[in-house]
Amino acid sequence: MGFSENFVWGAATSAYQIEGAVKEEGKGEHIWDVYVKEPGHIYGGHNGNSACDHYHRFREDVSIMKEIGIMAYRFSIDWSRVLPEGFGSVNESGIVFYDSLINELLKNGIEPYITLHHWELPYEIYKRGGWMNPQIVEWFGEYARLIAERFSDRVTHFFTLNEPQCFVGLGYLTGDHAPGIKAPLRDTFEMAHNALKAHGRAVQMLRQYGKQRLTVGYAPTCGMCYPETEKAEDIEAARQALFAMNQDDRNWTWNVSWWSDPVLLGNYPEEGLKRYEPYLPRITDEDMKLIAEPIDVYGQNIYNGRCIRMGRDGMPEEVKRCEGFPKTAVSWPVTPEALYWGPKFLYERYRKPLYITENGMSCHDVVSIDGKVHDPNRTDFLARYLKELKRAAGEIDLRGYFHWSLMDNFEWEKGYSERFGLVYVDYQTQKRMKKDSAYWYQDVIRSNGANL
Ligand code: GCO
Repeated sequence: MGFSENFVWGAATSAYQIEGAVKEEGKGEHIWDVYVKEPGHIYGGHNGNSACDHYHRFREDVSIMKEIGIMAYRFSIDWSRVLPEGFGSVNESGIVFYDSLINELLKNGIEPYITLHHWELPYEIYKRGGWMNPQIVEWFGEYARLIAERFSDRVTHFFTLNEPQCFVGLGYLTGDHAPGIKAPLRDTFEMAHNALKAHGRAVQMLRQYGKQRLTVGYAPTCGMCYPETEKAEDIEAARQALFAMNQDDRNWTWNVSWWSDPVLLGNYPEEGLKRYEPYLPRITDEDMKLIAEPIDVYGQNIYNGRCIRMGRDGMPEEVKRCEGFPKTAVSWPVTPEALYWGPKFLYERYRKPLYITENGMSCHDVVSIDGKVHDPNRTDFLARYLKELKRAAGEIDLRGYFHWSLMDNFEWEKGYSERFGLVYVDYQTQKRMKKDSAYWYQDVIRSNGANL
C-alpha cells in the first residue's frame, strides 16, 4: 500500500506570516498588526510589516513552488485586506492581489487551497467585541460569501478556520498571541462557541454562493497522543487521552473533541459539558445544527504528540520523555509516531477524509560556506514522519499533506527567530534559496512517497 495515486503533496503558509504590505493599497488593520507594535510582545521587536514581501514577490514564490513540484498551496486570506473594517466596503486592491495569486498558481498547475481565517481578525471587529460578539457569526459569513463570489469560479478547496485552539487559547487564555488577553474562562468558552458557529455559517455561505461544487474543510490542531507500545491497552489509553478533556482548565483549549465533535458529530463531548459546566455559554439546538453544517474533509495540524500507556490503575498515563529526547530548534519533541496514530485515531472517530494541513519543524538553518542551505535535521524529520503517514495512508482515506512551511516566515511571538521553510529567506535582501529539504521533498512528490 502507500499513498493513493491522487494524493496531494503541498505546502502551507498564512497571510500575516509572509505577505508584508500591511498598510498597502487599502488593507485594514487586524489584531496582529496592532499587537506587534507593543514592546515585549514579539521576540526582538520583530513584526510582519515586510515579512517575506510575498505581496509583491508572489510570482517568484509560485515559480519556486513549481520548481519543487508542489501540487497544492494552502494559504490564508487576510480578512482585513479584502474587508478593511471586517464588514461593509470591499477593498478591491486586496481582491486583485488574491485574484492574481490564484491565477498565477493555476497557470503553474498548482491547486489553491484557501484558509479563510488564520488568525487575522480585523481590528474593527475586535473593537466591537470580536469573538465575544455573536454578530461575528454573520460578519464571518459575509466574508465567506465575498470569497465564494470572487474566487470559487477557480478555487474549489476551502478551509474555514485554522487552529481555533490557538486564536482562542493563546490569544485570550494565556495571552501569548494577539490580542494578548488573559480572559476569564467563561469568556473563552463563549468565544469558542461563536468561532464554531462562525465556521458553520461560513460553510453555509460557501455552499450557497460557491460557483461550483466546493470541498469545504476545517483545520484545527491538538495535543496529539500515541501509544508507548502497540499493545491493545496502550493503544486504547492513547485514544482515550487524545479525546479527553485537558486536566488543567487554564489550558482547556488543547483538546481535540471539544473543537471537532460539534463540527463532525453534532455535539460537544459529554465529559466537557460536565467539566466545564460553570463556564459554558447558552448552547441551543439551533447553534449545534449550525456548527455541524456538513463538511467534506477534515484537516489537522500535527507536529508532535504525547506518549501514552495504560497505567496500573486502568487510567491512561503519560510516559515521561527520557533525557536527551530529540527536539527541534523550537524545542518541540520529534515524535514521528504522531503522524500514524493521529490520523488513525481521528479517522476512526470522525470517518471524514483527512488532510494533514500542517506538519514540519524549525531548524537553525544558515547559508553554509558553500552557499547552500543544508538542513539534514529537516529531511531526517520528514523521512521519519512521512514514513509513519504512509502507514496511515494504507488504512484510512488520507487526501493530502501540506508541509509547514513553504518558506521561512514570521513565527508569531517568536518573530523571525525560527525557520520552518523548505525555502530559506534572507530577510535583509528578500532573496529566496531552496534548502536541501526542498530537493528531497521534490523526490518524495515525484515518487509519491515510494522513496520513503
Ligand atoms: C500553527 C500555525 C502556524 C505556525 C506553525 C509553526 O500551527 O501554530 O498554524 O502559523 O507558524 O504551526 O508554529
